Amino acid sequence: MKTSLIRQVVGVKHQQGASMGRKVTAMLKLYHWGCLALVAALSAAPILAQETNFGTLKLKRGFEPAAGTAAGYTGGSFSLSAIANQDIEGNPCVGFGDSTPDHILILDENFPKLNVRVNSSGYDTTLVIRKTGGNIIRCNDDSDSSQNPSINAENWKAGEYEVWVGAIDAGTKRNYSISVRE
Ligand SMILES: [Ca+2]
Repeated sequence: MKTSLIRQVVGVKHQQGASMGRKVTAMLKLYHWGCLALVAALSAAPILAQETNFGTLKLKRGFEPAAGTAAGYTGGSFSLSAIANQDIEGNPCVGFGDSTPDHILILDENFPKLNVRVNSSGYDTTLVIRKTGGNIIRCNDDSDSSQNPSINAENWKAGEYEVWVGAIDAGTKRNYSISVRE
């Protein structure tokens, strides 16, 4: 749009005289180089991290416990069942949250085993983890005779995972902590 506009302007300016035409040509060159510089800058920029509500956990094998811990709160009326009705083992995916993932979990390498646990001080929370761009989905509602969700799974492939912490009732704000352990 801008380029065609400038071309139109250039066309008009050319009719007004060679001198003005040269100035506009110079401006057009600047615009051209500006565009190239912008494209170069965008190409050099790292891929922007996906948006989250409460941030990203980036983990390598043998990570410190603090690196695998985050906090957030539930809320929203997005049904997590919309992500999947059930996970790869047939567990139902339930709860309500936000369509934006609450956390992104980035595994720098394959993990043979991980436990992801939510602690919401006894409130009824849920957990949904989806490998970004894939169909590997893991869900849990209650675990260990509590209403906190916990997911134990093996063979986690390196890559990015979207994590949602839900509340069993829509629009319910519950503070929670989430921890990932090997
Ligand atoms: Ca629960």
